[in-house]
Amino acid sequence: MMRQTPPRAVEIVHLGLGAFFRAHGAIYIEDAAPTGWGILGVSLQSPAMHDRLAPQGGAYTALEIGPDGETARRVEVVQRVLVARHDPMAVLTAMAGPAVKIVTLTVTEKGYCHDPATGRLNPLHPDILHDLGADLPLSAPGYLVRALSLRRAAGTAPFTVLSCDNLPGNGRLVRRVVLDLAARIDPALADWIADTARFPSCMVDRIVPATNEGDIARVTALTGFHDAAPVVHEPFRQWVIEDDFVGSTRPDLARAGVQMVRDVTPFEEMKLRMLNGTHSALAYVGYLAGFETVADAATTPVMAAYLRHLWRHEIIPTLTAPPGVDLHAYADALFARYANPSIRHRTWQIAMDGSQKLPQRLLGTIAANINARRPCPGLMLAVAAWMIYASGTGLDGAAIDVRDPMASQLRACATTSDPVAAVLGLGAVFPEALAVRIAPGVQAAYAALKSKGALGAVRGMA
Ligand code: CS2
Repeated sequence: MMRQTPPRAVEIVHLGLGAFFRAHGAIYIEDAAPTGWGILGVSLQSPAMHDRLAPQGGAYTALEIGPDGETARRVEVVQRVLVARHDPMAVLTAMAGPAVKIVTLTVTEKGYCHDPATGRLNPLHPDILHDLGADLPLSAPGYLVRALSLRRAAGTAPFTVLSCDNLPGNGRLVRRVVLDLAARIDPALADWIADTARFPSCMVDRIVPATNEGDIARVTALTGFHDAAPVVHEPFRQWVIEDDFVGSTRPDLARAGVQMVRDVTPFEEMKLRMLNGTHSALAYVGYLAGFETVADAATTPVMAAYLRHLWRHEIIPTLTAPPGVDLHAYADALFARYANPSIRHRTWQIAMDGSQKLPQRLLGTIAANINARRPCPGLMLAVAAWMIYASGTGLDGAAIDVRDPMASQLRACATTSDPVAAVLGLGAVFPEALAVRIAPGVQAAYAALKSKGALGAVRGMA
């Protein structure tokens, strides 16, 4: 498959060119701007996306799968793809170019090299240790800082940094790690970035399972073209962005349906707690119960009741509804999205990187419940299920392929005499005061999972 539209000028560099951005941000940007605002996509490490997309000139198919059928569309807003590991200088040169106005990121939670419990840069992270002393970086914060430094030296205005990862206050978080790193390299650079760059926070939403070989065959059958890098996604999409860009320079995103707001916090808390929180609960409890996909888990009555219970009694009471949103209707819509049987979103995929996801998805909600003296056994159960999942051995004794930057520490905790206490002692995930307060609830849920099995524990909880 080849490009059909004329090239666009590159004005956006995107770090972390995975399926999610290609099915979400890229499509919004293409819809917002008929010309210009082309995207240079960067994979930080793996050459896989480059090798698939470059021969297609950056073009790919987005396959929307709804309950009533599927529609394919070509997306051609990505102009070029680079692999940072292979050509760091080309990435920095592109990011430093005056035509580039925005750097967007989907580098996943762990890509910010922060401490999940505090949101601050982890100065002992191996990539950060490297980036402190090297002009050619490894980490996403390293690329942002070095590129901003080149722009400052050349007298070029900074770019806007737009994090599109599922982190609370993602703009503030990336700003903090960038300033922390810059201050360690050159305090004057940190001051310049703080004064002149912009880091709007945003809430992103679209369910996009990893593309598999079956999807590739399906797209070829539907379009008649072989596409080595299609994306598959649900019909729903939402993007809410704080309207705070350097020089107010950005595509007309509202034209594509993006909500431009002053404060994204209520949207982001709603989404992280109601969607991502229950996604993670379904992933851990569901995986232990033997469900392969979210749809399989969510449509099983006992799990459906668990989900409804979580939303109604343990999550919605902790939230302030964003303007014009009915949280119960939002929950109903989420349930319908999860139940879409054509979207095969694997529990294993969502279960990845739990140590980086738990704080914003489950722990903040638990803390809010504890402060309000509201019991939250369902969330405790999700945390305990994560602990068993992350031990690397399921309730049936089968090995689990755990992907998590803290996997070896988590596995080691499981071999101690009190695994729950050992995991709660991991300060990078659990602030100490919270660990003390949740210990009894998590211990009880852990014991229930071990003695009654995953579905038994869910039934016993309600
Ligand atoms: C999921 C998210 O993989 C995960 O952890 O919870 O990717 C989720 O599908 C998106 O945030 C939906 O917008």
